[in-house]
Amino acid sequence: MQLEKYAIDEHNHQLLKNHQRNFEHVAADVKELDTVISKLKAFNIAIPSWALGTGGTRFGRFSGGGEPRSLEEKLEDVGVIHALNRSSNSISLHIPWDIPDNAQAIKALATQLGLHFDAVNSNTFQDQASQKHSYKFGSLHHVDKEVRQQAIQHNIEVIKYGVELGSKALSVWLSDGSNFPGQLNFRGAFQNTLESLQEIYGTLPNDWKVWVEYKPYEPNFYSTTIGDWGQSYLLASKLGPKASTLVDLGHHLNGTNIEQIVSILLMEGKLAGFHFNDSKYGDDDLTVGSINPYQLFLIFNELVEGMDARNMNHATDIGWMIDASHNVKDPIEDLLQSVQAIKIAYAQALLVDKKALQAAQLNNDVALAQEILQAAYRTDVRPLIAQASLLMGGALDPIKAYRKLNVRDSLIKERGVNTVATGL
Ligand code: PSV
Ligand code: MN
Ligand code: MN
Repeated sequence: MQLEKYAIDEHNHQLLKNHQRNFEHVAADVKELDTVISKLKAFNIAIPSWALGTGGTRFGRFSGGGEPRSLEEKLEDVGVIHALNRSSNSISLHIPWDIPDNAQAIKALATQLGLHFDAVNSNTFQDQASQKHSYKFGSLHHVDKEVRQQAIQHNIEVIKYGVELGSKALSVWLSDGSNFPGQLNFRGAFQNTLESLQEIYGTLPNDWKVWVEYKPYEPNFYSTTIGDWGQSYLLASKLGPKASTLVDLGHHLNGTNIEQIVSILLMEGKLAGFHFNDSKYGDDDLTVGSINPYQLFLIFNELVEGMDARNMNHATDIGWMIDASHNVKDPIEDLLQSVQAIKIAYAQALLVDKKALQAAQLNNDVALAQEILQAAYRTDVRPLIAQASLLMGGALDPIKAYRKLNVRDSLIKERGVNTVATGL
Protein backbone atom coordinates (compact mmCIF):
# COMPACT_ATOMS: atom_id res chain seq x y z
CA MET A 1 0.00 0.00 0.00
CA GLN A 2 1.19 3.51 -0.78
CA LEU A 3 -0.23 6.77 0.58
CA GLU A 4 -1.40 9.37 -1.89
CA LYS A 5 -0.04 12.86 -1.30
CA TYR A 6 -3.38 14.51 -1.95
CA ALA A 7 -4.91 12.57 0.98
CA ILE A 8 -2.23 13.93 3.31
CA ASP A 9 -2.67 17.44 1.89
CA GLU A 10 -6.40 17.24 2.38
CA HIS A 11 -5.97 16.23 6.00
CA ASN A 12 -3.42 19.01 6.56
CA HIS A 13 -5.91 21.48 5.19
CA GLN A 14 -8.26 20.79 8.09
CA LEU A 15 -5.51 21.44 10.65
CA LEU A 16 -3.87 24.37 8.93
CA LYS A 17 -5.51 27.30 10.70
CA ASN A 18 -4.70 25.97 14.16
CA HIS A 19 -1.21 25.08 13.08
CA GLN A 20 -0.50 28.56 11.77
CA ARG A 21 -1.60 30.14 15.03
CA ASN A 22 0.58 27.76 17.10
CA PHE A 23 3.54 28.12 14.76
CA GLU A 24 3.52 31.91 14.84
CA HIS A 25 3.36 31.83 18.61
CA VAL A 26 6.47 29.67 19.08
CA ALA A 27 8.36 31.00 16.03
CA ALA A 28 8.28 34.55 17.44
CA ASP A 29 10.83 33.54 20.10
CA VAL A 30 13.14 31.42 17.92
CA LYS A 31 16.27 33.37 17.06
CA GLU A 32 17.47 31.61 13.91
CA LEU A 33 14.13 30.30 12.71
CA ASP A 34 15.14 29.53 9.11
CA THR A 35 18.20 27.57 10.22
CA VAL A 36 16.20 25.58 12.74
CA ILE A 37 13.52 24.73 10.18
CA SER A 38 16.02 23.74 7.51
CA LYS A 39 17.89 21.51 10.00
CA LEU A 40 14.61 19.84 10.94
CA LYS A 41 13.78 19.35 7.28
CA ALA A 42 17.12 17.67 6.64
CA PHE A 43 16.89 15.31 9.62
CA ASN A 44 16.03 11.65 9.01
CA ILE A 45 15.97 8.58 11.23
CA ALA A 46 16.31 5.06 9.85
CA ILE A 47 13.62 2.47 10.55
CA PRO A 48 14.75 -1.06 11.49
CA SER A 49 13.14 -3.78 9.41
CA TRP A 50 12.46 -5.80 12.58
CA ALA A 51 10.28 -3.13 14.20
CA LEU A 52 7.49 -3.24 11.62
CA GLY A 53 5.75 -6.19 13.22
CA THR A 54 4.65 -6.57 16.83
CA GLY A 55 7.65 -7.67 18.81
CA GLY A 56 7.89 -10.84 20.77
CA THR A 57 8.60 -11.42 24.39
CA ARG A 58 9.29 -14.94 25.47
CA PHE A 59 5.79 -14.97 26.90
CA GLY A 60 3.84 -14.28 23.75
CA ARG A 61 3.37 -12.33 20.59
CA PHE A 62 0.10 -10.66 19.70
CA SER A 63 -0.16 -9.55 16.11
CA GLY A 64 -2.38 -6.58 15.47
CA GLY A 65 -3.06 -7.67 11.88
CA GLY A 66 -1.88 -6.42 8.53
CA GLU A 67 1.76 -7.02 9.42
CA PRO A 68 4.25 -7.11 6.53
CA ARG A 69 4.69 -10.60 5.10
CA SER A 70 7.81 -9.89 3.09
CA LEU A 71 10.70 -7.47 2.77
CA GLU A 72 8.78 -5.70 0.01
CA GLU A 73 5.87 -5.09 2.40
CA LYS A 74 8.27 -3.86 5.07
CA LEU A 75 9.59 -1.33 2.58
CA GLU A 76 6.03 -0.27 1.85
CA ASP A 77 5.41 0.30 5.57
CA VAL A 78 8.51 2.48 5.83
CA GLY A 79 7.23 4.26 2.72
CA VAL A 80 3.98 5.00 4.60
CA ILE A 81 5.91 6.32 7.62
CA HIS A 82 8.11 8.48 5.40
CA ALA A 83 5.17 9.83 3.40
CA LEU A 84 3.60 10.96 6.68
CA ASN A 85 6.62 12.41 8.49
CA ARG A 86 9.16 13.02 5.68
CA SER A 87 11.84 12.02 8.19
CA SER A 88 12.22 8.27 7.74
CA ASN A 89 13.90 7.91 4.38
CA SER A 90 15.86 4.74 5.07
CA ILE A 91 15.54 1.19 6.36
CA SER A 92 18.09 -0.92 8.22
CA LEU A 93 18.08 -4.64 7.47
CA HIS A 94 18.95 -7.46 9.84
CA ILE A 95 20.36 -10.46 8.02
CA PRO A 96 19.25 -13.26 7.81
CA TRP A 97 15.89 -12.01 9.12
CA ASP A 98 15.52 -10.07 5.88
CA ILE A 99 17.47 -11.46 2.97
CA PRO A 100 17.35 -9.28 -0.14
CA ASP A 101 17.43 -12.17 -2.62
CA ASN A 102 16.60 -9.94 -5.52
CA ALA A 103 18.64 -6.89 -4.58
CA GLN A 104 17.99 -4.98 -7.82
CA ALA A 105 14.20 -5.25 -7.50
CA ILE A 106 14.31 -4.41 -3.79
CA LYS A 107 16.49 -1.40 -4.49
CA ALA A 108 14.17 -0.23 -7.26
CA LEU A 109 11.14 -0.47 -4.95
CA ALA A 110 12.99 1.48 -2.26
CA THR A 111 13.93 4.21 -4.74
CA GLN A 112 10.35 4.44 -5.91
CA LEU A 113 9.29 5.01 -2.29
CA GLY A 114 12.03 7.61 -1.74
CA LEU A 115 14.00 5.29 0.52
CA HIS A 116 17.57 4.04 0.76
CA PHE A 117 19.35 1.44 2.88
CA ASP A 118 20.96 2.35 6.18
CA ALA A 119 23.46 0.10 8.01
CA VAL A 120 23.12 -3.64 7.56
CA ASN A 121 23.08 -5.72 10.75
CA SER A 122 24.66 -9.14 11.09
CA ASN A 123 23.21 -11.82 13.35
CA THR A 124 25.47 -14.27 15.13
CA PHE A 125 23.31 -14.35 18.25
CA GLN A 126 20.95 -17.04 16.92
CA ASP A 127 21.58 -20.36 15.19
CA GLN A 128 20.18 -20.73 11.68
CA ALA A 129 19.05 -24.14 10.40
CA SER A 130 21.66 -24.13 7.65
CA GLN A 131 24.73 -23.39 9.76
CA LYS A 132 27.37 -25.94 10.77
CA HIS A 133 28.49 -24.64 14.17
CA SER A 134 26.40 -23.35 17.07
CA TYR A 135 26.74 -19.92 18.68
CA LYS A 136 25.69 -21.29 22.06
CA PHE A 137 29.05 -20.23 23.51
CA GLY A 138 29.54 -17.16 21.40
CA SER A 139 30.56 -16.21 17.89
CA LEU A 140 33.43 -13.80 17.18
CA HIS A 141 34.90 -14.46 20.65
CA HIS A 142 34.48 -18.26 20.55
CA VAL A 143 37.29 -20.49 21.80
CA ASP A 144 37.01 -22.57 18.61
CA LYS A 145 38.54 -20.96 15.52
CA GLU A 146 36.08 -22.71 13.21
CA VAL A 147 33.10 -21.10 14.96
CA ARG A 148 34.83 -17.72 14.76
CA GLN A 149 35.45 -18.27 11.05
CA GLN A 150 31.81 -19.10 10.43
CA ALA A 151 30.75 -15.87 12.19
CA ILE A 152 33.37 -13.86 10.27
CA GLN A 153 32.12 -15.28 6.97
CA HIS A 154 28.54 -14.36 7.91
CA ASN A 155 29.58 -10.75 8.51
CA ILE A 156 31.41 -10.68 5.18
CA GLU A 157 28.29 -12.01 3.48
CA VAL A 158 26.20 -9.29 5.17
CA ILE A 159 28.59 -6.65 3.80
CA LYS A 160 28.07 -8.14 0.31
CA TYR A 161 24.30 -7.83 0.64
CA GLY A 162 24.78 -4.27 1.88
CA VAL A 163 26.97 -3.37 -1.08
CA GLU A 164 24.28 -4.60 -3.49
CA LEU A 165 21.71 -2.40 -1.75
CA GLY A 166 23.90 0.69 -1.43
CA SER A 167 24.38 0.55 2.37
CA LYS A 168 27.53 2.12 3.74
CA ALA A 169 27.92 0.52 7.16
CA LEU A 170 27.96 -2.82 8.92
CA SER A 171 26.45 -2.79 12.39
CA VAL A 172 27.74 -5.51 14.71
CA TRP A 173 26.06 -6.47 17.94
CA LEU A 174 27.33 -9.61 19.66
CA SER A 175 25.59 -11.50 22.41
CA ASP A 176 28.95 -13.14 23.19
CA GLY A 177 29.60 -13.36 26.90
CA SER A 178 29.35 -15.75 29.81
CA ASN A 179 26.67 -16.76 32.26
CA PHE A 180 28.89 -17.91 35.12
CA PRO A 181 32.17 -16.86 36.72
CA GLY A 182 35.01 -19.00 35.46
CA GLN A 183 33.27 -19.84 32.17
CA LEU A 184 35.42 -17.50 30.16
CA ASN A 185 38.89 -16.06 30.00
CA PHE A 186 38.08 -12.37 29.55
CA ARG A 187 41.34 -11.46 27.83
CA GLY A 188 41.14 -14.45 25.51
CA ALA A 189 37.55 -13.59 24.58
CA PHE A 190 38.40 -9.94 23.93
CA GLN A 191 41.49 -10.86 21.89
CA ASN A 192 39.51 -13.32 19.77
CA THR A 193 36.81 -10.69 19.19
CA LEU A 194 39.43 -8.16 18.12
CA GLU A 195 41.08 -10.58 15.68
CA SER A 196 37.72 -11.60 14.21
CA LEU A 197 36.68 -7.98 13.79
CA GLN A 198 40.05 -7.22 12.19
CA GLU A 199 39.38 -9.86 9.57
CA ILE A 200 35.93 -8.38 8.87
CA TYR A 201 37.36 -4.85 8.88
CA GLY A 202 39.88 -5.92 6.24
CA THR A 203 37.06 -6.72 3.81
CA LEU A 204 35.18 -3.42 4.22
CA PRO A 205 34.88 -1.40 1.01
CA ASN A 206 36.73 1.94 1.07
CA ASP A 207 33.67 4.04 1.74
CA TRP A 208 32.25 1.71 4.41
CA LYS A 209 32.22 1.87 8.21
CA VAL A 210 31.79 -0.74 10.92
CA TRP A 211 29.74 0.21 13.97
CA VAL A 212 30.47 -1.71 17.16
CA GLU A 213 27.49 -1.89 19.52
CA TYR A 214 27.84 -2.64 23.23
CA LYS A 215 25.43 -3.98 25.83
CA PRO A 216 26.06 -4.78 29.50
CA TYR A 217 23.98 -7.94 29.90
CA GLU A 218 21.32 -10.13 28.26
CA PRO A 219 21.31 -12.79 26.94
CA ASN A 220 24.41 -13.43 29.05
CA PHE A 221 24.11 -12.46 32.68
CA TYR A 222 27.61 -12.63 34.12
CA SER A 223 29.77 -10.97 31.45
CA THR A 224 29.40 -9.58 27.96
CA THR A 225 32.52 -9.37 25.83
CA ILE A 226 31.57 -5.99 24.37
CA GLY A 227 29.78 -4.86 27.50
CA ASP A 228 30.26 -1.13 27.63
CA TRP A 229 31.45 1.88 25.66
CA GLY A 230 35.02 1.43 26.94
CA GLN A 231 35.30 -2.03 25.44
CA SER A 232 33.66 -0.92 22.21
CA TYR A 233 35.86 2.18 22.02
CA LEU A 234 38.99 0.07 22.62
CA LEU A 235 38.03 -2.27 19.78
CA ALA A 236 37.13 0.64 17.49
CA SER A 237 40.46 2.36 18.24
CA LYS A 238 42.48 -0.77 17.58
CA LEU A 239 40.56 -1.51 14.38
CA GLY A 240 41.12 1.90 12.78
CA PRO A 241 39.35 4.93 11.32
CA LYS A 242 36.47 3.02 9.71
CA ALA A 243 35.38 1.66 13.10
CA SER A 244 33.42 3.50 15.77
CA THR A 245 31.10 2.96 18.71
CA LEU A 246 27.33 2.61 18.35
CA VAL A 247 25.23 3.76 21.31
CA ASP A 248 21.95 1.95 21.89
CA LEU A 249 20.12 3.91 24.56
CA GLY A 250 18.76 0.76 26.20
CA HIS A 251 22.18 -0.80 26.58
CA HIS A 252 23.20 0.90 29.81
CA LEU A 253 22.81 0.13 33.47
CA ASN A 254 20.23 2.28 35.23
CA GLY A 255 21.46 5.76 36.01
CA THR A 256 24.30 5.76 33.48
CA ASN A 257 25.07 9.26 32.22
CA ILE A 258 24.62 8.50 28.51
CA GLU A 259 24.98 12.13 27.46
CA GLN A 260 28.48 12.24 28.92
CA ILE A 261 29.45 9.09 26.99
CA VAL A 262 28.11 10.69 23.82
CA SER A 263 30.08 13.86 24.44
CA ILE A 264 33.41 12.05 24.91
CA LEU A 265 32.90 9.70 21.94
CA LEU A 266 32.09 12.69 19.74
CA MET A 267 35.18 14.52 20.96
CA GLU A 268 37.28 11.53 19.91
CA GLY A 269 35.58 11.19 16.51
CA LYS A 270 34.40 7.72 17.52
CA LEU A 271 30.62 8.11 17.79
CA ALA A 272 29.08 5.94 15.07
CA GLY A 273 25.50 6.77 15.84
CA PHE A 274 22.45 5.61 17.73
CA HIS A 275 19.90 2.95 18.27
CA PHE A 276 17.09 4.99 19.82
CA ASN A 277 14.56 3.55 22.25
CA ASP A 278 13.58 4.16 25.85
CA SER A 279 13.65 2.04 28.96
CA LYS A 280 12.74 1.94 32.60
CA TYR A 281 14.50 -1.20 33.73
CA GLY A 282 16.89 -2.55 31.10
CA ASP A 283 16.93 -3.16 27.36
CA ASP A 284 13.17 -2.59 27.31
CA ASP A 285 13.05 -1.28 23.72
CA LEU A 286 10.13 1.01 24.55
CA THR A 287 9.00 3.91 22.38
CA VAL A 288 11.61 6.66 22.20
CA GLY A 289 10.84 9.44 24.67
CA SER A 290 8.07 7.50 26.42
CA ILE A 291 9.87 7.18 29.76
CA ASN A 292 12.60 9.77 30.01
CA PRO A 293 12.29 12.54 27.40
CA TYR A 294 14.54 14.86 29.43
CA GLN A 295 17.43 12.43 29.09
CA LEU A 296 16.81 12.32 25.36
CA PHE A 297 16.96 16.11 25.24
CA LEU A 298 20.22 16.17 27.26
CA ILE A 299 21.72 13.65 24.81
CA PHE A 300 20.71 15.85 21.88
CA ASN A 301 22.09 18.89 23.65
CA GLU A 302 25.51 17.18 23.77
CA LEU A 303 25.13 16.01 20.18
CA VAL A 304 24.38 19.45 18.81
CA GLU A 305 27.13 21.08 20.89
CA GLY A 306 29.71 18.41 20.08
CA MET A 307 28.87 18.14 16.39
CA ASP A 308 28.97 21.92 15.95
CA ALA A 309 32.36 22.02 17.69
CA ARG A 310 33.66 19.56 15.06
CA ASN A 311 31.82 21.21 12.14
CA MET A 312 29.83 18.05 11.56
CA ASN A 313 26.63 17.84 9.54
CA HIS A 314 23.91 16.87 12.02
CA ALA A 315 21.86 15.00 9.46
CA THR A 316 24.51 12.91 7.76
CA ASP A 317 27.70 12.60 9.79
CA ILE A 318 26.50 9.95 12.20
CA GLY A 319 23.91 7.17 11.99
CA TRP A 320 20.42 7.74 13.39
CA MET A 321 18.25 4.72 13.85
CA ILE A 322 15.39 3.43 15.97
CA ASP A 323 15.79 0.04 17.65
CA ALA A 324 12.55 -0.75 19.40
CA SER A 325 9.92 -3.41 19.73
CA HIS A 326 6.20 -3.07 20.23
CA ASN A 327 4.07 -5.57 22.03
CA VAL A 328 0.88 -3.65 22.48
CA LYS A 329 0.89 -0.80 19.96
CA ASP A 330 0.42 -0.64 16.24
CA PRO A 331 4.09 -0.77 15.13
CA ILE A 332 3.65 2.00 12.57
CA GLU A 333 2.07 4.32 15.14
CA ASP A 334 4.84 3.49 17.55
CA LEU A 335 7.53 4.29 14.98
CA LEU A 336 5.78 7.56 14.11
CA GLN A 337 5.77 8.45 17.81
CA SER A 338 9.45 7.54 18.13
CA VAL A 339 10.50 9.70 15.19
CA GLN A 340 8.45 12.63 16.53
CA ALA A 341 10.07 12.24 19.96
CA ILE A 342 13.55 12.30 18.42
CA LYS A 343 12.73 15.39 16.38
CA ILE A 344 11.27 17.12 19.43
CA ALA A 345 14.46 16.49 21.42
CA TYR A 346 16.57 17.64 18.47
CA ALA A 347 14.54 20.83 17.99
CA GLN A 348 14.74 21.63 21.70
CA ALA A 349 18.50 21.15 21.63
CA LEU A 350 18.72 23.51 18.65
CA LEU A 351 16.97 26.15 20.78
CA VAL A 352 19.50 26.07 23.63
CA ASP A 353 21.19 29.45 23.97
CA LYS A 354 24.72 28.10 23.66
CA LYS A 355 26.55 31.35 24.25
CA ALA A 356 24.62 32.06 27.42
CA LEU A 357 25.15 28.47 28.59
CA GLN A 358 28.87 28.68 28.00
CA ALA A 359 29.04 31.98 29.89
CA ALA A 360 27.10 30.46 32.80
CA GLN A 361 29.48 27.48 32.82
CA LEU A 362 32.54 29.75 32.85
CA ASN A 363 31.03 31.70 35.74
CA ASN A 364 30.08 28.54 37.62
CA ASP A 365 26.53 29.88 37.61
CA VAL A 366 24.86 26.55 38.14
CA ALA A 367 21.31 27.82 38.58
CA LEU A 368 21.48 29.89 35.41
CA ALA A 369 22.88 26.95 33.42
CA GLN A 370 19.89 24.88 34.49
CA GLU A 371 17.49 27.71 33.63
CA ILE A 372 18.96 27.95 30.12
CA LEU A 373 18.71 24.22 29.44
CA GLN A 374 15.23 23.90 30.82
CA ALA A 375 13.97 26.97 28.97
CA ALA A 376 14.72 25.11 25.76
CA TYR A 377 13.40 21.79 27.06
CA ARG A 378 10.12 23.32 28.18
CA THR A 379 9.43 24.99 24.86
CA ASP A 380 6.63 23.30 22.95
CA VAL A 381 8.49 22.79 19.67
CA ARG A 382 5.82 20.63 18.03
CA PRO A 383 4.64 23.46 15.74
CA LEU A 384 8.23 23.81 14.42
CA ILE A 385 8.31 20.12 13.58
CA ALA A 386 4.87 20.30 12.00
CA GLN A 387 6.02 23.25 9.89
CA ALA A 388 9.13 21.40 8.67
CA SER A 389 6.98 18.38 7.81
CA LEU A 390 4.44 20.54 5.98
CA LEU A 391 7.16 22.20 3.92
CA MET A 392 8.46 18.75 2.94
CA GLY A 393 5.00 17.55 1.85
CA GLY A 394 4.38 15.48 4.99
CA ALA A 395 1.56 15.52 7.52
CA LEU A 396 1.17 18.24 10.14
CA ASP A 397 0.26 15.51 12.64
CA PRO A 398 1.47 12.12 11.31
CA ILE A 399 -0.39 9.91 13.80
CA LYS A 400 -3.65 11.80 13.41
CA ALA A 401 -3.32 11.51 9.63
CA TYR A 402 -2.45 7.78 9.87
CA ARG A 403 -5.62 7.17 11.85
CA LYS A 404 -7.81 9.46 9.77
CA LEU A 405 -6.68 7.74 6.57
CA ASN A 406 -7.44 4.31 8.10
CA VAL A 407 -4.07 2.95 7.03
CA ARG A 408 -4.13 -0.07 9.35
CA ASP A 409 -7.56 -1.11 8.08
CA SER A 410 -6.32 -0.97 4.52
CA LEU A 411 -3.26 -3.04 5.47
CA ILE A 412 -5.47 -5.64 7.16
CA LYS A 413 -7.72 -5.79 4.09
CA GLU A 414 -4.70 -6.25 1.86
CA ARG A 415 -2.64 -8.64 3.99
CA GLY A 416 -5.12 -10.31 6.30
CA VAL A 417 -5.78 -10.16 10.01
CA ASN A 418 -3.61 -13.05 11.10
CA THR A 419 -0.33 -11.97 9.56
CA VAL A 420 2.85 -12.04 11.59
CA ALA A 421 5.82 -10.09 10.29
CA THR A 422 8.59 -12.15 8.76
CA GLY A 423 11.97 -12.32 10.47
CA LEU A 424 12.93 -12.48 14.15
C1 PSV B 1 20.32 -6.17 20.91
O1 PSV B 1 19.66 -5.98 22.12
C2 PSV B 1 19.92 -5.18 19.86
O2 PSV B 1 19.76 -3.91 20.43
C3 PSV B 1 20.93 -5.13 18.73
O3 PSV B 1 21.01 -3.86 18.15
C4 PSV B 1 20.32 -6.04 17.75
O4 PSV B 1 20.83 -5.93 16.50
C5 PSV B 1 18.87 -5.65 17.88
O5 PSV B 1 18.71 -5.57 19.28
C6 PSV B 1 17.87 -6.59 17.34
O6 PSV B 1 17.88 -7.78 18.08
MN1 MN C 1 20.48 -2.07 19.24
MN1 MN D 1 18.93 -3.95 22.44
